Amino acid sequence: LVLLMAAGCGDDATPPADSGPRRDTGGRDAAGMDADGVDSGGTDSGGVDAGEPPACEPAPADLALNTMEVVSGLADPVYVTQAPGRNDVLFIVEQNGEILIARDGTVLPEPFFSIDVAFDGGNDERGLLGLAFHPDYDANGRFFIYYIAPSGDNRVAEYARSAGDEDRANMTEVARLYDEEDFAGNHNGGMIAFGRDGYLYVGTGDGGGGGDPGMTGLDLNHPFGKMLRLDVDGSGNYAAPGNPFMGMAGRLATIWSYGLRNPWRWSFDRLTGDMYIADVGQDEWEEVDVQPAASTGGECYGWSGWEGTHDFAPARQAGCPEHVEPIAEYPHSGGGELEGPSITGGYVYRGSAIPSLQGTYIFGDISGPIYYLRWCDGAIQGEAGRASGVPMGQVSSFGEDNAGEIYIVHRNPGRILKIVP
Ligand SMILES: [Ca+2]
Repeated sequence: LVLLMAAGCGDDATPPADSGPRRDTGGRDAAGMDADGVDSGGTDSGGVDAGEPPACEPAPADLALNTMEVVSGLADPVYVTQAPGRNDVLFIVEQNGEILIARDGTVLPEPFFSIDVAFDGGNDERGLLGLAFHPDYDANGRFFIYYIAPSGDNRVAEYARSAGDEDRANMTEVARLYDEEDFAGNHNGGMIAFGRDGYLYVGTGDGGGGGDPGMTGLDLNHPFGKMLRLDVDGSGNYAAPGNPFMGMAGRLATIWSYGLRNPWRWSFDRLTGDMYIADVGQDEWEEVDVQPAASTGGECYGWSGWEGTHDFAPARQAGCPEHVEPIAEYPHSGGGELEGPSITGGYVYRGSAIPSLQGTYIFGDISGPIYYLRWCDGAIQGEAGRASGVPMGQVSSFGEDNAGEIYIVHRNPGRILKIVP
């Protein structure tokens, strides 16, 4: 079974003594609530009120999921989402550089957007990797992409919806927020998302190769192996106010947290604001990191001093004096229910169609399985497990629509599955 690193959690089947339903109304620090129960999480851009989180309940011992194929015939899809104000369609990111729109299961003949990227198919980790709509997209039409340019550079850039056609975008770059030369084709991160603080978070990989050859993960003067936090509404260098290393010599003002290897997919719990980072491991351990919504940044998640909770390069650990250990990790093999070569982060379910799934973090592995766990009150509740009932495929990503329902993206076969009651 997966090793659970939370305090009070063993790897047996007994939930921690302090788990189970909770009805207390205060002190929910992990949920961004202060002691008075007042939302302290700043502007809520997620479209859902950050009200009282539901009671903590242990994850079920078994979880059967039903899925419905909602789009098929895709090439190399790596993300799906909805845009604010567009409940009618899905936006699908194709790794080859196109953003497609699907309406009622049918992909529109013309892409919403396209860009030239470096991408050779197969297991190439480059291409168009991420998409985030501005929280006020419905009004301002602004959106952002993360892509690997033909030159190999890793970029985040802003584009805009066409003024005359909501199903098309202008292909002219509005702004370039991030542009970093790369030294290898792999480990490019690629996920971007707005927090409810209104800032754009950008997950970068360690640059690639193997074993963090550039030692970027713990280098606070390098943007690779980081979670960056950008202010897209201000002026200047995009470093968001309050970033933990701002103004410090030899440290980048754009860094929010560090010690990541390849945070390919991560998300915010739209109810609590907690951030779930699935960080792809080296040869042995895949990990899930959780940053509570109340965080002020600066967390070190360990890479490349550690791989998961395990020593990787002990000589480098001095660069991570306060290692924030993963809440869960699983091995590449021999792990039982949870194992696989490359974790794919998903979402905490906050939809309404499947009440029993509330608060459950759904994630998976590129090799096909769908996993689940519940993190609440600072601990894993019950045990992580493998869901049954989901067709196999290469799990490249997950997605969440405006109603909080969750989708599974299969890169092969190229399709989108929706988790349904
Ligand atoms: Ca790279």
